[in-house]
Amino acid sequence: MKRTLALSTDFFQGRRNQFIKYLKPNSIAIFHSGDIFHKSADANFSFYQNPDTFYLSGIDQEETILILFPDAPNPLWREVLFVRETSEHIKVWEGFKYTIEEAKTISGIANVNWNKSAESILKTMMHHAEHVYVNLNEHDRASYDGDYMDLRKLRSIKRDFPTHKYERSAPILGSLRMAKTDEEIVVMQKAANITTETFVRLLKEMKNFKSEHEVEAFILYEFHKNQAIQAYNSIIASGQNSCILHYNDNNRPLVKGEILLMDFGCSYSNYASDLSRTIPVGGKFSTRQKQIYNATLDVFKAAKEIANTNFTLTEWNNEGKKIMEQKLIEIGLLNKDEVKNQDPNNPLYKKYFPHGLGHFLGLDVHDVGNHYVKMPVNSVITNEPGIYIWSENLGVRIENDLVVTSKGVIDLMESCPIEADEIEDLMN
Ligand SMILES: [Mn+2]
Repeated sequence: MKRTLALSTDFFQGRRNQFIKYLKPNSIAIFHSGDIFHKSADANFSFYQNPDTFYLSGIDQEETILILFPDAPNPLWREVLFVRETSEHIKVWEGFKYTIEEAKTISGIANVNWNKSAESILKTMMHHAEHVYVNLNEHDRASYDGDYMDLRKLRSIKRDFPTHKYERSAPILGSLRMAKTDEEIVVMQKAANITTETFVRLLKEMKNFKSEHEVEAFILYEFHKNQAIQAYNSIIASGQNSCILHYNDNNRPLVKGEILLMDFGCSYSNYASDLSRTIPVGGKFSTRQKQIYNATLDVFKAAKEIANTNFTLTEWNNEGKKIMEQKLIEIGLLNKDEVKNQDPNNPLYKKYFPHGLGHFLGLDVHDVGNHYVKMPVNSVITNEPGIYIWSENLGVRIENDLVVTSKGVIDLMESCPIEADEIEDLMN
C-alpha cells in the first residue's frame, strides 16, 4: 500500500536547515534509500525507506539519493536530490514513481535529477569538499552485521576519495530526531488515534474471535482502512504465549478464562505508534489476573507521573525498575530481604520484568536518540511495564506513547481504555 504523506514541504526543508548547522565547514552529507532485500527466487522483501533519508527529503521510494553541500561554490549543489528514473516499462510493472516535479514539490529541493546522473555529479562536487558525512546505522541495540546500502556506498566513495575526511551523520540525526517538531507530534497523535480506535473496536468485537489470528486480521483491517500499516509485527499472545516477549506466531485458539496480551501499533505517514493492552479472553478478569493487571497499571501510572525532561531515558528506566521492584515485593512475588541481598548485576525483578520500561518512538518503533542525555522537550517515549509469571501462564503488559515536556508528559493514548473495569465493560 502506498503510504500517506502528512508532513509539509516546510517540515523537510526545516529539518535540512537544522541538520546542516552541525556540519563542519566545507562538508558534503550523503543519504541513500534503504536496500531492497532479496527474499528467494524472483521475490524481494517489501521496501522500507531509510528513516533519515525520509526525514530530510520526504521521499519514500527506493534508489533515492540526497546530497547536502551547504558551502558549495556552485549554489546548485547546496541541495541535490536524485530519484529513480521511471519509464513505460516500470509504469506497467510497478506503477507509480515520483516525477522530477513531484519530488521537487514534496522535498522543497529545486535541484532534482534522475539518479543515473548521481555518480558523475557527486564526483565533481567531491573535488570541492573537505569533509564527507556518511550515514551508518548506529542504533545502540542493532545486531545486524550484514551489508547495507550506506555501508557499500561508503566503501566505494572511500576507494575513489581516500584522502577526504569522513564524518558521521548518525549522532546528528539521532539528536535531531529525538525532539519532535509540533508537526511530527500531530502526525504521531494521528497514528496513536488510529491504534487506540482499533483497540476500542476490537474490544467490542472480541466475543466473535476464536483465535489469535482473527484478532490480528481485525487489527490489520482497521489499520489499512485508515491508510496506515503495521509499524511492527503485532504480538497477539494468549495464555502461555503472553509470557513470550516477542511472540509472533499469533495462531493459537483463544481459551475463555485465559489472558490475551496484545502489542500492536500502526505506522501513519511513516511515524509509528506502539500500544500494549492485556485483556481477559472471556470478558472478565479472574481475581488473580486483575491483581497482576492492577499491579502493572500502578507501575505504569507511577512511571508516567515522574517522566519529564529532567531525566535521561536511562535514568527514567532505572526509576521505573525501582518502582517495579517495590510493586513485586508488595504483591508477594519477591521477598524484601532477598531483594536487599540480591546481586545488583542480576536483580531479582528481572525474573518477572525482563525488559526495559520504555524506548524512544518516532519514524522507527525503537527510535534513534541518546539514552544518556536529558530528554529534550517533545521527546516521544513509550511507557510499558509488564509482569510475566511463567508458572501461571500469565503475562501482563500495558503501554502508551508519551510526549515528554518540562512539566510532565502528554499521553498520546489518553483516550485508550486502560482501567480493568473499562475494558470489561467494553467487552460485554
Ligand atoms: Mn514498545
